[in-house]
Amino acid sequence: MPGRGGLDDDCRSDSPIFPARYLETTTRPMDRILKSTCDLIPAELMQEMLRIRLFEESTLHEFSKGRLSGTTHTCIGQEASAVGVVSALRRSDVVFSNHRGHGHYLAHGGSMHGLAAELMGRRTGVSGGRGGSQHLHFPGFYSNGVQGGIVPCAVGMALAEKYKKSQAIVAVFLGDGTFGEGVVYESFNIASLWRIPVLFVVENNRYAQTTPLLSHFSGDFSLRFKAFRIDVEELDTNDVTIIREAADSITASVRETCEPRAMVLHTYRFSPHSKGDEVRDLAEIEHYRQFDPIILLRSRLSDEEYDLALSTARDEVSRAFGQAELDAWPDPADLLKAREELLNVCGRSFRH
Ligand SMILES: Cc1ncc(C[n+]2csc(CCOP(=O)(O)OP(=O)(O)O)c2C)c(N)n1
Ligand SMILES: [Mg+2]
Repeated sequence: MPGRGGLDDDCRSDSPIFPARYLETTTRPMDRILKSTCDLIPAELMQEMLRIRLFEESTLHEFSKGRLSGTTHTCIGQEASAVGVVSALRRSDVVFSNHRGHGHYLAHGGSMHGLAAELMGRRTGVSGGRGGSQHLHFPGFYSNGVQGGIVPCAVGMALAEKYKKSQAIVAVFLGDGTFGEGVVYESFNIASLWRIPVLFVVENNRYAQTTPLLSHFSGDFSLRFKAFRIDVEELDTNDVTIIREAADSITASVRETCEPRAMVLHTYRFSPHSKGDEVRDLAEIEHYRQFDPIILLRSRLSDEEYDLALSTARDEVSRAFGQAELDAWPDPADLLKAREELLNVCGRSFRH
């Protein structure tokens, strides 16, 4: 992997978080963090972020104890983008997520117990224990670990919603490291050309696995969207209220105009890429901790409100994993049945 995993010198700037060459396109610099006038209820947003944070911390813990199957990618530090955007959607809207999807799933109303059971490979998992962390599905939510693979699916789904005149829109989350996939640009093109009601949400956590942004990405996120005449808003903040405020107006615009829009959210992940593969400079991780979305929102809650949100989230997470561990394993016969169903849907050619 090129680069050493830390901030390069030419990446440092007066902006506390944002690489210098992006400053011109930053519409809301980090100094707006504590100046939001958003009148949303901070306790509710905090509750959602804490559910995700504590769930992800438990996920890493359970993994280290060998109690989870497959792999997993956590989104600790990125809770504001999941909650800020998804809380602006309607339950009837559709969310497409990627390999780092637990936060999007929980924010869109996915069952926490279903997710814990899925990670533990149990029959009660949201995908029957067969999908694992990266393949989550319930009505209105889909995730897949193939980078970029979900983007055309999301555009197609949004086109279907447009034909149905359902008023539903589709939000699809993609990482900075996914901009090397050509199918992403094919999707932008068709979404713009056919006026498809899809919201592209870029979570730039500055790394693709272990490769820093400046080693894998040239140019500018916003200009990539503008090249396809897709309006884009770029936010350099972990303040969930600012993200939510922007998402409110952008999702309303997608719904009203039936046209694609994009949000580019600059954020940072505190947890390793996957389970323990940390290669970043520890000083860099510490630097970004001052922009922890939970700390940023904490001062807007009373102690009582924060304590209640914390204990409620703690209880839910411990119940979710506790119950999942007691749940039954899938029956192998069900696996074969699912395979047959898939073959029936895909046709015989799929058998080979
Ligand atoms: C097509 C494809 N190539 C490679 C991988 C392996 N892989 C998993 S995550 C990842 C990096 C993704 O980076 P980014 O899109 O920035 O998302 P992040 O992990 O930062 O959330 C890679 C290369 C993959 N899942 N799919
Ligand atoms: Mg990334």
